[in-house]
Amino acid sequence: MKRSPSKFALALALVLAAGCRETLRFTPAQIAAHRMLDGAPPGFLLGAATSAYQIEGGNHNDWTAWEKGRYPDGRPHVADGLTADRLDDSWNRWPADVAALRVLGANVYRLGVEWSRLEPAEGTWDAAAAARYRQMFAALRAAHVAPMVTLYHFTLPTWIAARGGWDWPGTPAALAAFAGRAGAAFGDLVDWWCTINEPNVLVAKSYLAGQWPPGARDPARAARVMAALMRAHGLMALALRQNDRTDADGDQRATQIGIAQNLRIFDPASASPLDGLVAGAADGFYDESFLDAVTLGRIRVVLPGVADIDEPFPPLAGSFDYLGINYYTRDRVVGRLSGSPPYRALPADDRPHSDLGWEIYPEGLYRLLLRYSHRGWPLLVTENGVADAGGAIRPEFLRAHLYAVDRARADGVDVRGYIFWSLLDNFEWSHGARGRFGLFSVDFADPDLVRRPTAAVATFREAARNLGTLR
Ligand code: IFM
Repeated sequence: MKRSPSKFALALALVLAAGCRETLRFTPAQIAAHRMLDGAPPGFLLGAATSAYQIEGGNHNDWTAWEKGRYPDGRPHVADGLTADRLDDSWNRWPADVAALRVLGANVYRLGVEWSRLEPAEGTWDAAAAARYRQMFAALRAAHVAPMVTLYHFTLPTWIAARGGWDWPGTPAALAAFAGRAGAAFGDLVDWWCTINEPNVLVAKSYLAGQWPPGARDPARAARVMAALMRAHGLMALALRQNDRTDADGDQRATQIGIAQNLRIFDPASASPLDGLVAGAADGFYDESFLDAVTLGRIRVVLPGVADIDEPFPPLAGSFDYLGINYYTRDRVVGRLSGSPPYRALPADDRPHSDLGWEIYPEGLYRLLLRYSHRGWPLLVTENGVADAGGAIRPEFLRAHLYAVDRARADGVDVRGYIFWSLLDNFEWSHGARGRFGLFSVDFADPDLVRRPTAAVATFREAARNLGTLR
């Protein structure tokens, strides 16, 4: 595969990908003939991801009460009433997770640290918990797996929630103080930091759809929270750079900072102006607003008729060393004039869908990589995966999405890594155990919580072998 295509080739690919969204279709023959990660540059990151609350068990935060609650009509907040009390018990069984990463031939593991565990009360620091995280990071390094640490992944300590959570103006600074502390405590073992996971998903689920705590459906509040998350990221990046000055991996950089942004494709379902308008507005709020804020060093959140926030925030400028892309699916948008969300998604009949009903659309990853190639940040796929309890879809899903990554690289896009969601079956938020994303499946009722390889492990190992991280 060609390694250094010209700027002209990249520009051409961009124009073609933008112009042919309906016709761009990877064929099974192209995918089958492709050698995954062929020609990937040295240092390319290949691994898997989890988050602290979704696997550790034994945490106590704003989800703890929420996940045991019900809506006024009696439905549980979490499908089948699953709680996060034990799950994969990775807090105790983390060596089994490191072993699973070794089986994969991974050279990176994106994992979280749980804010409420490390700072259970304002200003306190749980030294024993920090020591355990240090043990994990050291074990990963010893296994030649770089830890990439997510600091905020949807859950708030109860002391923050009691003050109003993301509505409290002090939350961004409190999270930044936590980031600084984590930078100082773990910086000699960690270089890769992800400040915030999917700020746009948090806003959509917690403040628009009312499905996650605090269960709000309030667009004006959602816009204010989006702005607060932007402030938090800017301050966290500053705090990390101040407190983590140790280059853990010898590449002359003490920190590599970014967010993991959920990017979704919003395609109008028809040529109707309403579908086009609504798809554009959804894309602007969901995909673009956070990234624009970082580009401009300015918080700008617009929800037509609801909110228009516009304020300079210099810490955002230059706060990304990379853009993390979490990609899963696309919505084919049928716009409507009122309602939240202001559209319904039309299923694509001729494509497979995941157990959660998400269209499997690998071309979308290619389109996004091309689209974000010109923003000046190296790109990392920080999540990509499929809810597939039977495990039959995942191998081809992985192969097709790595094909998308390789094709974007061949077109000149600076993609530095690919991280699969998820290493293990875990707590899929309101879907509970119905969203099974693991490369390794785990039966939460199994007393031994054995990590069992799914069929996709062989596909992943094939990619790792091609990359040279598995011999
Ligand atoms: O499980 C989630 C994760 O917490 C964030 N990204 C999407 C995943 C699958 O829905």
